[in-house]
Amino acid sequence: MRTRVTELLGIRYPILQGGMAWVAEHHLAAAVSEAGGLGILAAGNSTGEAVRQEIHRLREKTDRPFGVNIMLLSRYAGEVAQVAAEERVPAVTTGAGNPEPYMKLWKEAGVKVIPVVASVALARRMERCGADAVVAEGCEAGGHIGELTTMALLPQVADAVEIPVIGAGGVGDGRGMAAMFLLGAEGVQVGTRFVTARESQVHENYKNRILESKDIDSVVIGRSHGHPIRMLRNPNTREYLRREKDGASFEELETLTLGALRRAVQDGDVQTGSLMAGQIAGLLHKRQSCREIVEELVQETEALLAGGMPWEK
Ligand code: TUI
Repeated sequence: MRTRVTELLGIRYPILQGGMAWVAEHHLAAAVSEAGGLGILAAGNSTGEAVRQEIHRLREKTDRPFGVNIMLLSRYAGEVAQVAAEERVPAVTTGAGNPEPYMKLWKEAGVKVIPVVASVALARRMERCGADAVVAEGCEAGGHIGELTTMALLPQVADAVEIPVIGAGGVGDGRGMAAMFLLGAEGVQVGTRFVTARESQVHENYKNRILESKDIDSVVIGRSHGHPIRMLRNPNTREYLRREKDGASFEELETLTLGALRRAVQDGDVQTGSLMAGQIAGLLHKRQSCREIVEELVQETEALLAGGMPWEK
């Protein structure tokens, strides 16, 4: 399963782990990298020095390539960008914004840059300013999302740029991964399935909510103020959506989400926490290690792509 993405990153399989704030810490990222994918540390809202420590902890657990995800809405994005360059991390992915101001810094430090994009326009712009690849993430993904579905976004981005494209949003098994390749991707980014991995430090309550969820348990909050976030339905999202429908201000709505992702991940508060997860959560029912997840994805994908159409078997 060699593609330009495995070559670019020096990894065995073209599978990137999503850069999920609070979730993607060094245990999870090291396990994904050890399994042959690209483990990614999520900076989220952490300071530069906190991220530096996580990089050091990760490097104690693996000598395989890894990445750091920089959430560009964070007030610490600039210092984290600097730390990524100083630490000469193998790769950076970015989310929720345009990373152009940091591109030169990273390129000069030899860091491979892979922005996450939700539109063709940003993909083109990233290619022009030197990105090595892009992740095209559709709105099936969990967390902060754009407008387009993966099915519509990915082939349009693949046609618009020459650099390799990684598909994200809705990849839960080998069928999803094979579909990404058919739509023009040379790699996939998987988030929600890795939240449930054994090595993931996320509270069991959160993992159980994902493993027990059904197709229609996924909702999007925050559309009214331009920062839509996908998560699993719970009393907090019901209250948020009710107030949003009634025209509540951003400041009022924010009182419901401040600290809510940390509460879900660390305290296992599934009532008032933000259970960020993609729409594919309903497909997931098994507890597996990162190695089992990566190997199963690869084996299913290879079987599907080698063996003709699924209905011919
Ligand atoms: O970034 C994500 N997913 C995230 S970030 C996050 S943390 C957060 N917490 C509270 C509020 C907001 C965020 C949780 N999940 N995915 C990558 C992604 N990037 N999806 C969509 C985008 C995106 C959207 C608009 C990227 C760029 C963009 O426009 C940039 C521009 O300036 O044109």
